[in-house]
Amino acid sequence: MWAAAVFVAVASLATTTLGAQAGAADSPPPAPRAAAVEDDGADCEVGQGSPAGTSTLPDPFTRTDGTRITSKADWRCRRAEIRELAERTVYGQKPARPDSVTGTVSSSRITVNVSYQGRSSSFSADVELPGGTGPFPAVVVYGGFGADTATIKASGAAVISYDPFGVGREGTARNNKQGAFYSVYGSSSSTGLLAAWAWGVSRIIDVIESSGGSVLTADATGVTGCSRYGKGAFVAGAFDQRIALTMPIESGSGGVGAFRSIAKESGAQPLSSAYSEQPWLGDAFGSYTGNPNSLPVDTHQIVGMVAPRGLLIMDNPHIDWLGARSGAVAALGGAEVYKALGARDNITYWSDVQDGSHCAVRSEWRAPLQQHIRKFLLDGGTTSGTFRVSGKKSADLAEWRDWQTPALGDGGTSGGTTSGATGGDTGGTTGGT
Ligand code: MCU
Repeated sequence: MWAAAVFVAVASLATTTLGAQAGAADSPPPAPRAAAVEDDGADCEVGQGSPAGTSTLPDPFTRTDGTRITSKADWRCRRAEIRELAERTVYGQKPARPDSVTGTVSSSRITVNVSYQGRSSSFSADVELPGGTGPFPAVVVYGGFGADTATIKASGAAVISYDPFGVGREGTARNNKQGAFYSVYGSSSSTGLLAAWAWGVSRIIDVIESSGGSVLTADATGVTGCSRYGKGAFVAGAFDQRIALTMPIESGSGGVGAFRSIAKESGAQPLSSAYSEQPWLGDAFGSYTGNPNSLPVDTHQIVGMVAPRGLLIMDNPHIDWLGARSGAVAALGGAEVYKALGARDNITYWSDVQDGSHCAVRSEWRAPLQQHIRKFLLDGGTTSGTFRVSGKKSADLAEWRDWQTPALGDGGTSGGTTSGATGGDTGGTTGGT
């Protein structure tokens, strides 16, 4: 079986840690690059309707009530609406921070204890610091393979090694989900593993925030992972606006790849397979695997939820199963949100790589990875957003949309059922270069 073979193959890649290197010693303290809260938009009034089905990517700028957003400030509540639709149909609900989140941060470990309505659970993650003097920004690295942890540390960021299975285990039936998330929210929760894992990352950030900031800085966190962990990193970044830099690698079906496109991409992991292989996606997604055109959202809008924060999408065009063409479709569609927010330089897509092995640590990605960490976590770099799309899996956005990208104004919010809310979009704070 392909899937099993891949999993065995990547397990042998889990040995990439080199010694810490200098990098951050003389860096200025990182500037806030993201929102101060996990869900800036939780106060938006979000309608419960659904847009009509489309065979092309739904218009990210048109609200469920049919009106179009007109200002950058409108994105905040439109994003809240997309979030609600995505939770309802794709990932399941990612609950807000529970009543109590406590824990510790040391130079080698983070512990997290949560309790909610009388139920409690715990998990932990290992920490490795870079050379130099802290506090350091950190990158949460899902799983043990595929992410270039040596380059992350050499760039001046700490690595938080996150085992998502402690929060949401694989190999369980949908009605018997297990792990720290499900101990609190119930084993029959309809929330899929990707959203549960994302909840775990958010709780790690809560603990960093409350730790006093002597080891790790709370305002500059990145997230990455490869393959199933790339799916996880993508969802974590979309659903926590405190994450300044999101870096999914080879995430495939259920990850960055646009669902409508996956369904048509030759050799790509079918949606039904991604749904059934593990309970990664929410239970509700089961009704859409055969008819993605009726989904009210697609993953270009999940890309848009990350905007205007840093996003570096890495794909492998050499293995059809990974659906890299659909990754490019989603990235191109989501980049339109970045453009509209004036943050085009904050998204990069890169599938132009030589080595075809799944989750290989690739030399081509070393420089962009370092530049992104400097720019979004250390306040140093000035990378411009690039699209390096492999000719093997190229994509043409024109085939996938029947909407145009609006010129959004800098003024206040405009109508629609998702109005409410004061304050502008985080677009203003992260900006472009
Ligand atoms: C790309 O991510 C998955 C893929 O969806 C699965 O079908 C396969 O079994 O495993 C990939 C993975 O996580 O490899 C490590």
